[in-house]
Amino acid sequence: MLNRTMVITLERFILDQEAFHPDDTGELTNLLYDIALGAKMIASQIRRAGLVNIIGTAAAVNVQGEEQQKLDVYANETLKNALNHTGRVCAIASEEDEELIPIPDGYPAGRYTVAFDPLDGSSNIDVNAPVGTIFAILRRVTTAGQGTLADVLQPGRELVAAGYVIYGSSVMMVYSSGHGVHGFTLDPTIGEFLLSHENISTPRTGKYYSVNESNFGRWSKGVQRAVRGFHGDDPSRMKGKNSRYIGSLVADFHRNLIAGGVYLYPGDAKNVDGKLRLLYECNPMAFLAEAAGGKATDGTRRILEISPTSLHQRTPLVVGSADDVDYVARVIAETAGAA
Ligand code: AHM
Ligand code: MG
Repeated sequence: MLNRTMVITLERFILDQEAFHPDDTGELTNLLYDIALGAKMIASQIRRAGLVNIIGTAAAVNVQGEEQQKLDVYANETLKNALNHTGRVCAIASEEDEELIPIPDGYPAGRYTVAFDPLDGSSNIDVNAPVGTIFAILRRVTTAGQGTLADVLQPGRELVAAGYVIYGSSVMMVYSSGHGVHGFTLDPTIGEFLLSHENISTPRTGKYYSVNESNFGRWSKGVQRAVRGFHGDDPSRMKGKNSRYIGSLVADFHRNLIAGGVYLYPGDAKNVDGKLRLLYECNPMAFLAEAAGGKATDGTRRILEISPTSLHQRTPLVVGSADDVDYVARVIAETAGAA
């Protein structure tokens, strides 16, 4: 049985990690804790999602007389409210907001920016499958006042911290501030995230590959060949893998991080840059993968080296176990060379 006097909470763990960030004076610690609070609120709302069908539709009025919001709207508002008045951030970027979100008038602007996808994979809500929140934290590059695009449009190698929360059979927060990747499981009885997975290291070669194969016919020859390699068609260089894809980046990534595997969302003839967004989907996952010993590329370039030019830009993504990500890049390069 769990010894409740010996558990390590997220707050305590992040505080201990401050030794790695001596110039941060606790702000990063508090910022991560702000995100954790937002995640707990989102988790409790998600747990009630199925009940919406019983108590009314998304547009219904709840017991407090407030209009029920769709969960992705709720998640977005919750995270913005958890972050925008604390004096720790100078600007926020969200998948749900076209423009950079400024700090409201009358509140101080801080040293960090946060970019997030408040509820990734939200189409999974209707079928009771896992969804997640993904976040990326950067230190501002301007010196004072409201943050600007320049503060947010930095390559992922500049990230100070990044992570995700998975709302699955249990709720977990996984984050890195560059010194290991650590997982915390929400204990709903005490409302705290408790350290459950310290120093996650991802296997060098994975068991799984995760990709939406219905797009196969639109992929480049190189991507097609690499995925055939995962089927077992290139046995001298690649052992065949199992396929696992639920269509929720956080869930697919999380499985592969722990068990070993590679997640791909390649560009295709219709969407040359694929589907996923660089700033708040690909960069944080790339940062975590690398911190756990894995890799992330767009098929050619390291994701964390890409210099962003717009808030919602997309990039192809290949992320996960290092040998598997390298294999995809090698096959793409060989195929391009042979063309
Ligand atoms: P979203 O941000 O609109 O939820 O889209 C991102 C999601 C990822 O979680 C998932 O991996 C991908 O879209 C699935 O896309 P597809 O249905 O094309 O396979
Ligand atoms: Mg998303």
